[in-house]
Amino acid sequence: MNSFLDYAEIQITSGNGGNGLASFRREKYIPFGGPDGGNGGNGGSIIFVGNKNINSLRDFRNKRIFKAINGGNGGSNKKNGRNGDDLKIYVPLGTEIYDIENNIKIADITIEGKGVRILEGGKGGLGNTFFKSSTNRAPTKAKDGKKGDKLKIALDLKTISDLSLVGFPNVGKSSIITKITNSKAEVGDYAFTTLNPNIGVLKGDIEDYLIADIPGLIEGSSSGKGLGHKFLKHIERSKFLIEVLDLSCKNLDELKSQHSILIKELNSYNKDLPLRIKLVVLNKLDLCSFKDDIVGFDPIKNCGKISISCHNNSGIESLREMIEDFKL
Ligand SMILES: Nc1nc2c(ncn2[C@@H]2O[C@H](COP(=O)(O)OP(=O)(O)OP(=O)(O)O)[C@@H](O)[C@H]2O)c(=O)[nH]1
Ligand SMILES: [Mg+2]
Repeated sequence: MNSFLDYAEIQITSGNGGNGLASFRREKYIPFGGPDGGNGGNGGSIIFVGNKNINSLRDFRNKRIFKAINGGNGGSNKKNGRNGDDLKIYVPLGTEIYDIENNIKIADITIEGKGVRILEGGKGGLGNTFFKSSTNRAPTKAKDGKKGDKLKIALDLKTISDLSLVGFPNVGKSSIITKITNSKAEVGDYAFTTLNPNIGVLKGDIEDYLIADIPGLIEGSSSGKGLGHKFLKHIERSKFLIEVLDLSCKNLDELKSQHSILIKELNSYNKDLPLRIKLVVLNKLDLCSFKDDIVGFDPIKNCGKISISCHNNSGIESLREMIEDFKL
C-alpha cells in the first residue's frame, strides 16, 4: 500500500481546566480554620510542530482524535491542581491547517521545530482561598475550570521546494532528479513510476536548491485522468518550474504538442504555473531522430532551454550549472 498521505481530517481537543476547590482548614485546636481550597490547573494546549524528518501525513491515517491532558482539580491545604501537558503534534514542513467548519486556513507550518498553538487549554478555576478578603474571611465560592475547545481540522501537505520538475510520465523526471540531486527517486520504464513527490537537494556553491519531482501529468489530468491534478498542489509553493520534454518522440510536431498539452494542463490548474517555467529540458537526446530541428525550437520566450541525456550524461553538468544560476 502506498504509505504517502498528503491530506487528512482530524479532531483536536484541548484539555479542560481543573476545578478550584472550596474547603476550610480543619486542625485539632483551630475551630474556625480559614479557606484553604487551591486553584485548578490549566488544561493542556494543542500545538503543531514542523518536523523536517517527516514527509507524509500517513500517521494520521489511523489516528484521527487528539486530546490534550486536563488540568488537575485544586486540593485542600492550598494545593493547586497540576497543569495538563500540552499535546505536541508533529507534521511535515509545508502542512497547512484548515478549520473545516468555517473553511479558513488557520496555520501554515513551514519552520523546523517551531510550534504553533492551535487550541489553548481551558484555564483552571480559582479555589476559595483566592476569594478571601477583609470583608469575607470564609468564602465558600470556588470556580470550575473552563472547558477545553474542540475543533475539526484538515491537514493539507503542500511540499516545500524551490524548483519542481513537470512533465508527462516516463519523460525522465526522476532520472534527472537522481542525476542532479541526492534524491534516490525510483526510475522505471513505464508510466507512473513515481506515485509520490520526491524531493532532492542540489548543493550549489552559493545556495542549495530543493527540487521536487512529482508524478507525471497527462492530457486530461484536469478532468481527473491518470493521477489527476492531485499532485500539482505540491508544486504550488515552488518559485520556478522546469519543464521536461521527451525527445524520443517521432518528430518536432510531436514535441510541440507535448509542450502545448502540458501548458494547457498546468494552466487549467493555476494560471500562474506556466509563468513560473524558467527552463525547458529536452531529455533523451540519445534517442532523438530530429536533432537538427530542435535547434530553433524555443517554446517559451525568454526561457532557458537545454538538451540532455540521462542515459549518457550529456548536458547534465550544464543543466546543474544553469540551475545554480537561478536566483531564489
Ligand atoms: N535512452 C534514455 N532513456 C532515458 C533517459 N532518461 C530517462 N530514461 C529512461 O526513461 C524511463 C523513464 O524514466 P523516469 O525517470 O522513471 O521517468 P519519469 O518522468 O520520472 O516517469 P514517471 O515517474 O512515470 O512520471 C526509464 O526507463 C529511464 O531509464 C535518457 O536520457 N535516455
Ligand atoms: Mg518518476
